[in-house]
Amino acid sequence: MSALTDQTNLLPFDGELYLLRSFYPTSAADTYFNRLYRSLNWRSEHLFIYGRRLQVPRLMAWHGDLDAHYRYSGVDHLPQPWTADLQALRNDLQAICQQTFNSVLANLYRNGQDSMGCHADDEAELGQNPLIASLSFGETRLLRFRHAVSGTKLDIPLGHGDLLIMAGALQHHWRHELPKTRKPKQARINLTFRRILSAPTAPALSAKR
Ligand SMILES: O=C(O)CCC(=O)C(=O)O
Ligand SMILES: [Mn+2]
Repeated sequence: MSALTDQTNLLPFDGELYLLRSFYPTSAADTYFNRLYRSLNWRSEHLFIYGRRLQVPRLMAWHGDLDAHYRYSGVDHLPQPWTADLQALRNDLQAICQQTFNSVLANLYRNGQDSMGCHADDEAELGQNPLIASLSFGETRLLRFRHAVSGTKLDIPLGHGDLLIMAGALQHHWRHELPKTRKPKQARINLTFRRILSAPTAPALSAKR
């Protein structure tokens, strides 16, 4: 990760977390937010938990190379093709992260009641110690990390144009969530660029509430 070597690791132990504030300056971030908001094919997803069908509290879009499938709730999801904007973002991130990405999960949090439950991105097809590049556009929201054993908590507000990079052993030891908030919140888009390693038949990304 040569381009990241100057960055400070925000985690006290058990993994790597780098935050590049305003990786995209406001004007570029505004443009990306508006175009992604309007042009991605945002979908409302469901999951089945103990036989109950629950609506995921956010909208989602999955884009990537043709063989970057992901599977959850028993359904194999085919990626939508790369758009010009997602390609451009991917190129920038590949340069700074010094690795390739073959897929991106886009999440749209419409307001403070949209959220993502506590999870780790530790699926086998992401590899042993995945590097995941996470871009935020729009409203600032809090991402909360919690260490599995010690309970150590780390809250990171993610703002317009910020880039967060999760790497090393982080996913083995820390879980993260985007909690709901009562504060009035406008829309936020988050894009997590990932590299899916395995064949389409593997059980890929599990559902995140
Ligand atoms: O919205 C965020 O910042 C977190 C997204 C996330 O954790 C994920 O897509 O796995
Ligand atoms: Mn995640």
